[in-house]
Amino acid sequence: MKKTAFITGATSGIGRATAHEFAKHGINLVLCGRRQERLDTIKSALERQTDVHTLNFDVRDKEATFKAIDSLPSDFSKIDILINNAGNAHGLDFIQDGSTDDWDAMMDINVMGLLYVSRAIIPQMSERQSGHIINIGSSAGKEVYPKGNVYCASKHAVDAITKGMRIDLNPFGIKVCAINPGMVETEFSQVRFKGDTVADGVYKGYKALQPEDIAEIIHFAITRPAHVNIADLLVFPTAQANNVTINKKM
Ligand code: NDP
Ligand code: 8X3
Repeated sequence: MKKTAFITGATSGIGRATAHEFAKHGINLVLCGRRQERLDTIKSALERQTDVHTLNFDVRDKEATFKAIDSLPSDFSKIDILINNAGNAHGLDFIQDGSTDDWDAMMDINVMGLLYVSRAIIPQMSERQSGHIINIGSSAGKEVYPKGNVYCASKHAVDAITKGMRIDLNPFGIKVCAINPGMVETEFSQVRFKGDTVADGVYKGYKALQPEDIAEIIHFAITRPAHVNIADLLVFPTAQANNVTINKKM
């Protein structure tokens, strides 16, 4: 029986790479994001390998999130694997200079969005007494760095929510895992710096993680035997030692 995975933030970066990785292994996909044209492109690329359904909604919008998930056709409505990936940093500012709109975006998307999607999907998993949830946290959820304040807070919240989920869902046999990457070369920095050229330098002078590296790790996590749950993984590029120490050659 083919499994179905529900991936948020599937239009770019880690989410898109995970969709490709899962499709290679014949996992049915529900791909989510706000950019419909990208969802359409990814769907047509992957449906040669597996069955794909797309959902266009903003995870900040509670009503839209529940409505979208409720609208899933029966072939896609049984979710075996939930990848809570949608998220981003918005801005990199000292706390005294931070934009409250950026703070709203990070807390609403990275924390509340993850909670809404989870709340909509977990009941069917607990009813079936099976399921696997992977939350994409960050090294920023393990260690705070200068100007990282609210982004780090949002990812520390993901860390705490993951631990809470693992405890509360333990009686139901649901696996809960956090994968916490360091620097991954995606659209992350374009979003964080709002198109500013400073984003161009973020991945220069060293080999950053690629989204496919994280996708392979996610696939490894979801293919462990039934009694094995990878609970928490911190993954850096070799050139990175922590959130502020990166061995750049230029
Ligand atoms: P990208 O910017 O490449 O991808 C972000 C994805 O999130 C997009 O598909 C985007 O889709 C989706 N998204 C953003 N906001 C919303 C929203 N309001 N509603 C629905 N979907 C949304 O970044 P990454 O792939 O790097 O980021 C994925 C996750 O990995 C994030 O949680 C990020 O915090 C985390 N991470 C990233 C690291 C990095 O260095 N890149 C390191 C550690 C963690 P769309 O715009 O179409 O809605
Ligand atoms: C993304 C990695 O270091 O920009 O979560 O916070 S970092």
